Amino acid sequence: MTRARFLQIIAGWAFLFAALPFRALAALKLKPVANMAPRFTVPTGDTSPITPTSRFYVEDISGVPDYVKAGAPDWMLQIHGEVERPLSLNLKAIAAKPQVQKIITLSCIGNPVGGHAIGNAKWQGISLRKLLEEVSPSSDADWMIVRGADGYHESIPIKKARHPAALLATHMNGERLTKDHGYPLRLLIPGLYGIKQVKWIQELEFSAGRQPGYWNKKGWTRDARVQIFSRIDWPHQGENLLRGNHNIRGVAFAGDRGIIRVEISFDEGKTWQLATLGKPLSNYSWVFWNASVPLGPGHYSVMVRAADLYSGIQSGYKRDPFPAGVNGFHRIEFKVF
Ligand SMILES: Nc1nc2c(c(=O)[nH]1)N[C@H]1C(S)=C(S)[C@@H](COP(=O)(O)O)O[C@H]1N2
Ligand SMILES: [Mo]
Repeated sequence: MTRARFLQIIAGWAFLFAALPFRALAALKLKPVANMAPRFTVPTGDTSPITPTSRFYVEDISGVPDYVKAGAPDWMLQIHGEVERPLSLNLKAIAAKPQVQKIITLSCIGNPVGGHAIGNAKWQGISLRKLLEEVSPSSDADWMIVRGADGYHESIPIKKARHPAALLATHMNGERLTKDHGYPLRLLIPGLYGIKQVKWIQELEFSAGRQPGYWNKKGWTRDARVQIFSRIDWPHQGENLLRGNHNIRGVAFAGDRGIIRVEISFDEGKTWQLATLGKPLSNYSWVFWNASVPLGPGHYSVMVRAADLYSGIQSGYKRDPFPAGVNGFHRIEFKVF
């Protein structure tokens, strides 16, 4: 063996040993949610019914595309494929169409139990249903494929695209969409997780077949129907309270299915008590709940569950966000003195 060959082999082994722990770590980190990592902050004060845009979670596969950073010059929405009347629209043409405003809660499918990768906003834009009437997809076009400027795409069943409240939005909370949230155009279809709500849209293609999206190819759900979610926002974990009446509160959400009941339990789910529901800002918005309870000194553990119009009450079954959205009771522990 030559000296050079010997060194080469040593270097090879050294590399392998150095690389191994990192690879093992990376695999561990990737496993739980197959790499979906929404960016969010936990608010310190009360949750507001409409989430300020600056505090709205952000999630995307590779950040704002350079083209959008540059202001999306000469941007056009191309509508093509199996349609009778293909169409290109610039922002001016979109602004000239009748504008609709919808309050829709958006949740990342990677949002953990009790997580804040969920927000509520007022979106403004054009009705997707109306646009479909205008371009008239052919009778065998079953799918709408939506493509964004970062190469991300998703397939939406035409039936879902015809949701009466679905919109292509140019504005969020009264301002032009920020680059983070999809400028110049993004999709919002009530009832579906964020995975389907494509940002920086450039293309709608109508097709007889679907094209599995980025996350679907990694094993995530193809339907992305929102699961029931309920969260305790107050008290905070580990809080110390004084004895007396306390107003336990939080939010619940079930896409477009409407929350009909929220319950809390102080005894690990043996008994449940009904919370009071606030009036949601729309049929597609989260609801606020609260329960006023007298509390004496002690250690407490409180859990929450919710029911929607069609699915019955949330089960305690713990399910990871991967592959179809999280389930499990959110729990908060606190002390009363
Ligand atoms: N073009 C594009 N659109 C996208 C994504 C993406 O990576 N690229 N991520 C989706 C996911 S997983 C989520 S949860 C929402 C998040 O929207 P937000 O960042 O405005 O909160 O955008 C969706 N739309
Ligand atoms: Mo997401």
